[in-house]
Amino acid sequence: MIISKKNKKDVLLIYPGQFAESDPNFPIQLLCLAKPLIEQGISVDILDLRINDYRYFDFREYRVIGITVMTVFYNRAKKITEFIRKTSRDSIIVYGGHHPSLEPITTLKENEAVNYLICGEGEASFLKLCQKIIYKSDIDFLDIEGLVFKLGNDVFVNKPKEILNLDDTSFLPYGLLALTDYPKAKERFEFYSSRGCPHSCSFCSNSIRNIRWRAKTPAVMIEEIKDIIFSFSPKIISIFDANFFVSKSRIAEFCKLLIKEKIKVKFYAMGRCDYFAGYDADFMKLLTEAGFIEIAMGAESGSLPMLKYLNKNITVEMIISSVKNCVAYKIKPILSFVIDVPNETKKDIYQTLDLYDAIVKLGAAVNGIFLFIPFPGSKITSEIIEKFQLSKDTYARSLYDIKEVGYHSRSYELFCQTIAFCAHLFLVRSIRKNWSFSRKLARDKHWMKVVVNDSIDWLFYYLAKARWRLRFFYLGYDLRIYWWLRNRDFSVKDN
Ligand code: B12
Ligand code: SF4
Repeated sequence: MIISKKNKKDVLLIYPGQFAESDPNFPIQLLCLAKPLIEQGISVDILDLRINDYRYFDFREYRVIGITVMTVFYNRAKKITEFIRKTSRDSIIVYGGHHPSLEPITTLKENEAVNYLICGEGEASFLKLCQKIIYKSDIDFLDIEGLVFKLGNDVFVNKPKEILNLDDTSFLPYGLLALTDYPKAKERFEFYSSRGCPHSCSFCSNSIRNIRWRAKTPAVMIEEIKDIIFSFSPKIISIFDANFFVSKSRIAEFCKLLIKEKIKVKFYAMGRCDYFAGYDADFMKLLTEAGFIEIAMGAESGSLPMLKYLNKNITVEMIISSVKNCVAYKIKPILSFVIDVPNETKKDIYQTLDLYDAIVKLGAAVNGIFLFIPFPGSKITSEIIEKFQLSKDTYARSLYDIKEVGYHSRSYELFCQTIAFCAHLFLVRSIRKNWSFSRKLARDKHWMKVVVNDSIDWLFYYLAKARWRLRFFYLGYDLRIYWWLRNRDFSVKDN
């Protein structure tokens, strides 16, 4: 098929996640980018590669293709970009998101096929760039904030500009997504209310990029939430802010408005252990009354030296107190941990596992023990790069596809991977056991697969329990067998 420039659609936005990933979350950043474009009459499609296989998509139809790039997806994004360039020579490809914002010059230089890159918040800059490309507006490239572009052998980086009034980013165009692709949304609908964070945890993109904290006003949040309830009637609204609780007074006002307006939906949000260790009874009661039922917090480690190394500014005692405080007010605390951190020893890891057991006994849930990813630009990453050769593959490490990180021995990494795998199985089991058969069917697509997956999960869950009890994380063959069995139909796993 020959597509003339005249017939091309305007913009395609891509989320380059792993194809066939279970239960995807909304690509909120793409909805944020799409909103001002649509308002200015530019048509937008979203292609979520967790749901669609890019190899069967016709990219030639689009003038501008924007790709959001997290560090973990960098290698995938590169591969997909090369594919797009081969099939669609004259589409303009633009990168944005955390990774390009952390490493703009290298990212643009490493990717011949990428025309432009946008650092920082993309709404205004991407709109200006699209208007320049599509309508040939006379704005100068130098006047597009955050734009990174090549001119001959030079790369220019314009200073990014952050959005001052986040209320302007409310009411996202959810209609761009087929809600059937996101089965979780009926139960849990994703929403965001603030950006940035004032803390400086050394591993976090927010602190590396020094993203200033800004938030929507409670009154606007309430209107947006009413709209979501009216259109989608979810049971829970997941507030996906990096740190929702930065301003206690804003949260108190929001809760009071929810109660006043008799809004009955439940809430999940992310906060910090030190906050929840210190909140008084009145505030906790207010949260419960307003509908908060789950609070996610990064506990990160059970070892104080590691907490200090990660600049978390919390102690093990605070982690325990935060759990107790939430449980006392019937709010489920959901904690996460990170291992395979530079300078960590097995003693630190065992302390993390002991803390894991202790908080679970107190009533907390754990949503994962993650493998540390050294993001570019952080102090930790600079330190390890000085001592070790870090490959870009390090960024792409994931539970089922471990890449050598270079700062720990291979056997130590496998040991960590097996621990993360056990925690993953505990999580999968806790989620799936509450699912109805039809919910599982929506995820697995065929009843036979539901039965097979349930059996695999059951078997490996008990193996993981035995490993955990014995603290035996060597010889991780079960992990490989599990991924092979569970993902054997992911024929395009590394597509
Ligand atoms: C919600 C959230 C999630 C959700 C949903 C993710 C999603 N839809 O992308 C879930 C829980 C699934 C998730 C998972 C993970 N996440 Co997460 N997550 C977040 C969180 C808290 C908020 C993201 C968000 O919605 N922000 C709001 C939007 C509007 O902001 P934004 O993403 O920055 O997008 C703006 C700009 O970056 C830019 N932009 C973005 N994309 C593009 C593309 C173009 C073309 C342009 C022009 C501009 C542009 O414009 C946007 C609007 O202003 C952030 C923390 C944070 N502060 O961002 C971490 C964060 C994005 N996650 C992170 C990580 C590491 C992960 C995981 C890998 C964790 C893990 N170990 O498993 C997974 C992998 C994701 C997956 N498998 O898909 C890192 C990414 C760091 C990095 N350097 O890449 C962050 C920054 C947290 C951190 N620790 O530093 N995450
Ligand atoms: S509190 Fe959370 S969002 Fe803030 S810097 Fe630390 S890890 Fe990042």
